[in-house]
Amino acid sequence: MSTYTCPYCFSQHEIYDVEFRCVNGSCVKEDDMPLTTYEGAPAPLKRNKVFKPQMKGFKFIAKQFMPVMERCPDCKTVSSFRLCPSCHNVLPPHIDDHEDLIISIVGSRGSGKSHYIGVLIDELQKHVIPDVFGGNFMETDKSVRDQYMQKYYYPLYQLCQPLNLTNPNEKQKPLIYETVIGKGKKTMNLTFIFYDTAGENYEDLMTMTTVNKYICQSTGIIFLVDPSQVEEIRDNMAEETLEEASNIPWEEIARSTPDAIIDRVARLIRQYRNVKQGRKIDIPVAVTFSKLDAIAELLPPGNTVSEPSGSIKSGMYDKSEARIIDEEMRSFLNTWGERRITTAMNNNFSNIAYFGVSALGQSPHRSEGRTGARKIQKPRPHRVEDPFLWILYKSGLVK
Ligand SMILES: Nc1nc2c(ncn2[C@@H]2O[C@H](COP(=O)(O)OP(=O)(O)O)[C@@H](O)[C@H]2O)c(=O)[nH]1
Ligand SMILES: [Mg+2]
Ligand SMILES: [Zn+2]
Ligand SMILES: [Zn+2]
Repeated sequence: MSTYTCPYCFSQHEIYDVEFRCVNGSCVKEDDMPLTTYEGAPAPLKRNKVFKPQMKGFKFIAKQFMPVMERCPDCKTVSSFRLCPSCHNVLPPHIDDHEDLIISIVGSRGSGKSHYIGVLIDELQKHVIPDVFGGNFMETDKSVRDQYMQKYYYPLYQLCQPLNLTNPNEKQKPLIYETVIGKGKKTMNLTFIFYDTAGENYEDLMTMTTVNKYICQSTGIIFLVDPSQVEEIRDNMAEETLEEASNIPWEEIARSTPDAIIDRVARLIRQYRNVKQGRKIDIPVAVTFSKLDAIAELLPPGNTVSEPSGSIKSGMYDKSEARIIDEEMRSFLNTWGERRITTAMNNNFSNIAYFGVSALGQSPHRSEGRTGARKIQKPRPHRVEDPFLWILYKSGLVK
C-alpha cells in the first residue's frame, strides 16, 4: 500500500489517510489543535471545521486512493481541501500523483540561503521553467504565495532591502510549487518543495535531527558556501568587500566552518538512511559558492562561471557547461589551497558538482556611512539556476 509524507510535519500516512477542511465561510469554526501545535501558536487557532472522508464501497479498493473531495457533515458543502491528519496543513494538490522533489538548501548562518531561495524562485518562475522547459511554475496554494511575497519578493524586489537573518525559533514553512513540463503525451508533473531554515539549525546534530528531517529525503542538496567564510579565500579578499558581503563575526564562522556542516549533514543522512561509514551517500550535492560578485576580482580572467548562463540563452540544459564550471571551481579551490571542503565532500558523497552563483549580483551597501541601513539595488541574479538544473539532470528529469 502506498504512503505519502507530509511536507510540513514529515509524518507518514497511508495514501487514503487524509482529512478535509470545510470551505464554506459561514460554516462552524472550531479550535484547530493540530494546526495550533504545528504553528506553535500561544492560543488555539479557530478554523473551519475539519472532517474525515467516508470510505465508500469496497474498503480494500478505497484504501488504494486518496479521496478527492468530501461533503462537510454540517453544511454539506463539497470541499477538495485535503489536509494532513497530523498537522492540518493543506497538502499539495498533487501529492498523490506527482513526483515530489525536495530540494534542500543547506548552509551556515549568513551563507546566503534566504536570498538565494528568494531570487531562485523568481528566476524559475519568470525565466528558467518557461524558457528551458516551456512550462510554468506555480505555488500550490495562496498561503505559499503570500509567504513568498511577504518574506522575499516584497523586501528584495520592491523595498530593495537585504533580508533579515532567519529566526531559528520561527516556524519555517516549506515553499511548494508545481510545474508541468513537456508537451502532449510526454508531459511531466513535478512538485518542488523548498525549505529555508536558519543556519543555527546546523550547529548541532540534535536540532538538526528534529528540524531538518527533510534533508534525508532530498532529491538533491544545494550546499551554499559563502566564500568569505572560507579562510583560504577570505585571506585574499579586501577588507571592504568582506565587510559588505558578510555580517557574521569570524569567531562564529570558525565554530561552524563549511566542512564541519558537511560532516554533520552527512552524519544525519547516514543515521537516517543507514549508510555505513566508508560508503558514500548518493544524493546529488551541488557545492555552491554564493556571493560570487564578492570574489569576482579573485577569479582568473576568461572563466565560464563569470559568464551568463548558457542554458537560458539556448533554451536547453547545457551539461557540458556544468562540467566546465565544476572543473573551474575545483581548480580555484586548489589554487587557494582549500582542502577541507573538498575532503569532507569526497569522504561522504558520491555525486558532487561545484558551482558559483550570486543571488544579488552586488554587495549590499550602507546608505549613510557605516551606520545607515543596508540597501541593495534590484537583484541581478547570476547563474542561480545552475545547481537546480544539475540536480534535475542528475535525477534523470532533464535530458
Ligand atoms: N555580495 C553579496 N552578498 C549577499 C548575496 N546574497 C546574500 N548576501 C549577503 O549575505 C547576508 C546573509 O544572507 P542570508 O540569505 O540572510 O543568509 P542565510 O542566513 O543563509 O539565510 C545578507 O545579509 C547579504 O548581505 C549576494 O548574492 N552577494
Ligand atoms: Mg536565512
Ligand atoms: Zn503534516
Ligand atoms: Zn461546513
